[in-house]
Amino acid sequence: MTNQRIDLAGTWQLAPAQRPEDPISAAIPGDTHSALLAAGRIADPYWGTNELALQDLNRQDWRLSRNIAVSADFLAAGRIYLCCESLDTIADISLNGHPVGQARNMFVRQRFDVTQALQEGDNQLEILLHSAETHALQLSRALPYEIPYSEYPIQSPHRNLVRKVQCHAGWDWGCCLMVAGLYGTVYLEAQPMGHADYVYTEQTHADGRCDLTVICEVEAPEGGATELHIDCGGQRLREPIKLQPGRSVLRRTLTIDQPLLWWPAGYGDQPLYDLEVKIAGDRHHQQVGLRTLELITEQDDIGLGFKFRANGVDIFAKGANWIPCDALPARQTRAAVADLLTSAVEAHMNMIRVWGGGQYESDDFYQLCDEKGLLVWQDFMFSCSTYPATADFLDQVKAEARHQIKRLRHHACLALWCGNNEDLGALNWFEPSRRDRDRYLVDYDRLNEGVLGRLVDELDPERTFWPSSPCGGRGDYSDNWHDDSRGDMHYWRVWHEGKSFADYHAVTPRFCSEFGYQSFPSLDCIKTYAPGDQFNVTAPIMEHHQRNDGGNSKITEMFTRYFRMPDGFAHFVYLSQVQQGLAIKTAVEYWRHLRPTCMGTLYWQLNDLWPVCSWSSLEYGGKWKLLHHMARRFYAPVLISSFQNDDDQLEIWVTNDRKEPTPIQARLRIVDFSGTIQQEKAWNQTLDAGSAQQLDALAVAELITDGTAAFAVLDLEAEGITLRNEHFFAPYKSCILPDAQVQTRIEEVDEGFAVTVTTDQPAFYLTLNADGLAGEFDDNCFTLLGGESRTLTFQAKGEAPTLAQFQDALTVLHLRATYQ
Ligand code: BMA
Repeated sequence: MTNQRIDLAGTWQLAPAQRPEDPISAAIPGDTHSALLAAGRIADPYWGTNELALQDLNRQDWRLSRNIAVSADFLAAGRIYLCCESLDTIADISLNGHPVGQARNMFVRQRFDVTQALQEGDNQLEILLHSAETHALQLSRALPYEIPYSEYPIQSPHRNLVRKVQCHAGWDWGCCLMVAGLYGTVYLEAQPMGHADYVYTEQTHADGRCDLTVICEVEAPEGGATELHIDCGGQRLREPIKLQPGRSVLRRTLTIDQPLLWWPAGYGDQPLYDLEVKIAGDRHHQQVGLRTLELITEQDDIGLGFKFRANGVDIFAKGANWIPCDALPARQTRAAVADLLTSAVEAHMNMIRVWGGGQYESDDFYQLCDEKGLLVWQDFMFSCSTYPATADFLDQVKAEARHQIKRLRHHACLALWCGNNEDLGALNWFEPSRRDRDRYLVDYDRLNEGVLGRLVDELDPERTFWPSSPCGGRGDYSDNWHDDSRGDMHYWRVWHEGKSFADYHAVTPRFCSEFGYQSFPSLDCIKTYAPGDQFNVTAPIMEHHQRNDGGNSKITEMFTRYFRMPDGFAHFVYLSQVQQGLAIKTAVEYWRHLRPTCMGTLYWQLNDLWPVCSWSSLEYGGKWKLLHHMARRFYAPVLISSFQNDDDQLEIWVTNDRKEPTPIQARLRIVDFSGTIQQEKAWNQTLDAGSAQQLDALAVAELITDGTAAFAVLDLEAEGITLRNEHFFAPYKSCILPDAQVQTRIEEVDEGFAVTVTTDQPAFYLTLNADGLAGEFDDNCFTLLGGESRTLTFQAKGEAPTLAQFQDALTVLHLRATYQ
């Protein structure tokens, strides 16, 4: 007697609630706006300013329905449940006209008993989706006092009162599309006895063994006799079980000898053990990575350290912040997620922060992170806001946290639970919460410690609950924003406060979980939302696709500090990406050299929600911005970097994140802008495992006489790593950069096209692009000296272009080529 399912994925009907007679087809899992777009009822929300015309839809109620054919056998197979992974959001569900359930929180899984309402033959399932915006407005009117939230240029109000993806309501990089729908799995299940509601594991490692405790929560309304089967890593358990009516929690321990350990990317492999559990006619399959993983927060002379430790090795966390990968949930496919996470690993990232204004991601996301060795910093979904502490709201959050903790805790990648994004700091953002911080802090803590902290302690004791990002740890309610002595910090002075890049050197973070700098997406991406007459930084559509007030001005103003003004829009776009890359490179290289005081950098942000000017390193659609190419170098396991200190010395550092000592060869050359080498110095040595070492500190006055006439090139060879870095002694704008002539030669190779680039004089931030073609070069945005050549490979994504198409598409840019 096994459970039987009827999958309800497929074509449903969608109609405005007040006009049910005029439905369109809707692909489920999916959302309202994607269905309307597919049916030709709305224009592309990402094109131009179309989003504005769609704001009325935020207040629309929808009717989502379908027929279900049910056989007598299915009906007789047991109790029947309608299971929805994620219902977005305020919903009344009925079957054949009988109400079967309600939903108000898209972050909980719904399971409605439909045994009574279901009939043999044809059934009509109907989900009435009420406008979340209207619902939030109604809730706001009932509040005894205001619950303020951050507001962005296009904003659906009171998003903080509804348990829905917060950035659906607009953000400072996001469009405002209050989609509704049904996501993840949707099915009817007939259960003869019950089902395994959750399966998760605990690990104890000692003496070359891992005791793996498998915990299975079984729901069997009437109880009954069954058999528990567990299979993992060659271990097998078969046991007769007598289930009591209701919920049973079964714990069984298997021992795995000599486990193959799971490591974060860059530290080792990611072996995963198949775990299969069968009980009460239900079957669960998971993959488990065996490892120890801790967050170490220890008081020290500075304050409170913050670092992750895997299998006893301190990990320098390198990564970025993740936001939902599309404003249209129907497009959040496994392929889209896999593409972005693959790019993260290719840039040597080992950690992704799932940011609290988005969503608990799909099972695919965490599975992919397990496979790729990407540690996950998991926020609970609260961001940049105060939240209610009413009994009703807290009850909703309890259900959500219970579900998400139990759903995700078996993943090897999951590194910590964090209460929210910036909500502690946000207490100081709003007039009411500043005026009465006590009241709002009590509310904050009821939700934060009272619900989330307590539930993590109870339901996932192997992991740390970190109250907020950023913060100074549990019990610390200070505004930790600008404190670099303890816990994690968000460092936004450069972007949001207009400081220069050198300001990243002003802090010594213990762990910097956010810092960012914006750029424009590629011209190819811009062409997907704007016609050619808008290719101008102050054109209306360029401003519409920029959601941070003054963002485009910031980019332009920063140009004036470092660069000569670029000619034309294409050069503007390129330079904005070089500038962004240099900002983040400045921060990461400096903070990596501070290890072990600093043990992590997660820049803001990895990906985009829609095509927009933002802080991302991967633009909408996954194409690499130049920052992402630079990240591949500044996040390399072994890094060579330099900076000028206050004594006007050039400090040269090498950082080794590897857990093994690493021999390196390093070379510094001082080169004038015509390409003549003026000085040279080399080092051969072995770096300690997990260390940062200064190679030298050289008086700048002895290296150069005129900072505008020469630069430094640093080259590094270290077991499988070849890296180049450069150092400028004066702002680029005042240097006499040579008018380098770059040549390219194209060859067809197995992987795609190999392009050999040569230059007669030094060329900086040299970038190849295949305009209009999807794919990536294996490196970009680098320095090439006169007489050097490099061969880069272009790998197409999707259909491969012909040689002629590739030749036509290939363009080359470098810094000097952006101005006359
Ligand atoms: C942060 C984030 C986001 C925001 C970003 C850029 O602090 O947490 O809320 O989008 O800054 O302003």
